[in-house]
Amino acid sequence: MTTFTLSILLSLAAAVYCVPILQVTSQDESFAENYLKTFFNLTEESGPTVRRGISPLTKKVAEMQKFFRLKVTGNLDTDTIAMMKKPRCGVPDVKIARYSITGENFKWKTNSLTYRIENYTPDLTISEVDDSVERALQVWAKVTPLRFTRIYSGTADIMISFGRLNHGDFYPFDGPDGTLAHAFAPSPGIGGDAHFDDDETFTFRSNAGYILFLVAAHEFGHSLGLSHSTDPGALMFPTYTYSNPDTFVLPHDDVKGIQSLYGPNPDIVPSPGPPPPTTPDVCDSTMVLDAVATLRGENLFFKGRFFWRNRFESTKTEQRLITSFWRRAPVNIDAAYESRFLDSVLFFKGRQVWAFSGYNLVQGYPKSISSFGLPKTMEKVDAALYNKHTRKALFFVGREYYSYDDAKQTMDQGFPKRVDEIFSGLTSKVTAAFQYEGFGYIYSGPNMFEYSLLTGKLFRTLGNNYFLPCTNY
Ligand SMILES: [Ca+2]
Ligand SMILES: [Ca+2]
Ligand SMILES: [Ca+2]
Ligand SMILES: [Zn+2]
Ligand SMILES: [Zn+2]
Repeated sequence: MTTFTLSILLSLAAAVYCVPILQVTSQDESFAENYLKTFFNLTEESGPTVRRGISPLTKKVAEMQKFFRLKVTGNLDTDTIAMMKKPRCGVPDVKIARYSITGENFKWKTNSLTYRIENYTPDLTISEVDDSVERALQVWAKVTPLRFTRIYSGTADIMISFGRLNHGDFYPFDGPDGTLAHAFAPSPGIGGDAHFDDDETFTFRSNAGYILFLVAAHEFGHSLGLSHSTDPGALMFPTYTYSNPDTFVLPHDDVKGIQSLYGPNPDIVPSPGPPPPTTPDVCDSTMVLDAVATLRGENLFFKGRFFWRNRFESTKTEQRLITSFWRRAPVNIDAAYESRFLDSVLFFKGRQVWAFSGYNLVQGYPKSISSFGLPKTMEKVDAALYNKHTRKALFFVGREYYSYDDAKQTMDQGFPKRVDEIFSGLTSKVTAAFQYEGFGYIYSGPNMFEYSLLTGKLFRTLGNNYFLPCTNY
């Protein structure tokens, strides 16, 4: 487990830092081939016809890259291998022929379903397993007319079991990590059943191991007829991402999916709790970014639970959940910047600041923002900009800014000053900021201004989609 996590982190580090630390080895290649056979229906090369044109492997790599919204190259680059190595669900990402022949969705013909827990994992107590399963089913019941009844003997619609390696179907598990679980689409017999890989360490709500509730909620999506989603914020995205099980709310994409099969919950109470989280869309020109920062040559754009990363302004950007990279990071951040001194990216939220070196929280963090010399009464910073040339971090608060000497780790004297003293004409609130190729990019709501960092002169007024082009496909 530890070594696996480490290798994942290393390959992710290679991915996010855009430094090809890891070469793709021949081991990776055969791993990738297996992955594509399992999840993208790659079939053995056969006959002379495949020698002409694009190889089936290249085609499947491209298909996988498109599904995960990676840059589509058809090559097994380090980003692609890193994504393949993430722990995930065992259900394929492409609908295989037998699912599409009839052209109709697999769904249950009744809204009253039974479930049975056949056995238990030693990782959790019996009541923790019962509770995880029950809450995972309720995730779906809350937004549909589906109702679940537990039975203790006989055959239920949804039979739930833990097993290792060969466990009685034709889809053996793979030992620790890799595939975490799988489930079968609605139909009699094995249909609807959910199997969990007992070589994993499952957990109730701790940070170590895979949270059974989250894995089960995903699997039951399959049990009810959903396939994988390409929305990186969806529960039905194929890879596992930590989220707090106590505050989990089924995302919008999944609600839409399940309601297209079963309709909404007729018994909905007037205040059903927080609305389903949506995934921000770069094509929304009114979107206001939370924060923008650089990280080892990449630009990172934060919004809600997500960030986009890109290397060059015109290439395709990837959207990811913040917690899928920095598991212990906050979401809905206020500001961020890359500190050369700490060799870290810093996230500000409220009165606290987090520092991450690679994916790891730097020891001693989160700290209070007053430890940076900001006033103790300050409730938050609106934006932060790191100037590589002066090695100063500017903290924007309302219409004022502070200057922090990153090299000396002290606040400069004589601040705060008015923002328009440094950026001429800028009187609206700064909502996000970063430096890129010598320019200061200052966001104010959906607008963005390009300033010279040397003279403070405004060059251009741009939209916030300047670095995040809308590329619907
Ligand atoms: Ca069944
Ligand atoms: Ca496994
Ligand atoms: Ca902000
Ligand atoms: Zn799945
Ligand atoms: Zn199975």
